[in-house]
Amino acid sequence: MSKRTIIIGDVHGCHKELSRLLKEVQADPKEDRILFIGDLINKGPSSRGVWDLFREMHGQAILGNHELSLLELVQGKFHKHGKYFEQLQKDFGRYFTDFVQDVSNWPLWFEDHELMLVHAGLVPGLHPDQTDPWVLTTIRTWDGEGADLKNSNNPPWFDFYAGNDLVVFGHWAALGGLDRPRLVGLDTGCVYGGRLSCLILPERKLVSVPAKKAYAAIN
Ligand SMILES: [Mn+2]
Repeated sequence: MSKRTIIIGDVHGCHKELSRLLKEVQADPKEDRILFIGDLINKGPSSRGVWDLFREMHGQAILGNHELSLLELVQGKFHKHGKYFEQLQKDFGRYFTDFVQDVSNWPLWFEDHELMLVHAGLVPGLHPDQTDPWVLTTIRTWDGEGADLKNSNNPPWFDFYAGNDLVVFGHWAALGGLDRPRLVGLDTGCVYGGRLSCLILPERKLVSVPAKKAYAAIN
């Protein structure tokens, strides 16, 4: 049997649901490659609990907008996600520096053969290395120039995707996931009371578990 790749959607501190999902798919760090799509932290009950499971699974992650803002906050830059900063410090306690050190090594995207992982999405026609980190981690819609990445009157970025790689992304909980031949959206809003989803390759199977409750309001 070929080695499995398990890609996990936006966890946002939902450690119990992550634990349940890992059990459900019988994730085994010795047998499986376990990848996270970013936004492992904030909003939910235990970012620390998620990081513990992440390390137990020898996981690899790309940066979400929440990890990117954490790295900027640590450098003393202002960011609207500052409201989560104190809670994160409390949650991680004396392991906070270790956690930040770990996150600072996470890449903005992940490419392997015909697989591409990015937290939010791709600018039409551009490779991630040609794209601003904040665009990669926050884009939802495309207006033709990138001035407004969230306006729901514009088409979603993935409607323009014409590449051959399978692109797996998260970040857009209200979308409720996406399953197209070359595009899989994995954010099914666990922290908002939805589900935590993963994609298993090469069988291309989607598995999800329900949230125990809504921990935050969707915005
Ligand atoms: Mn996000």
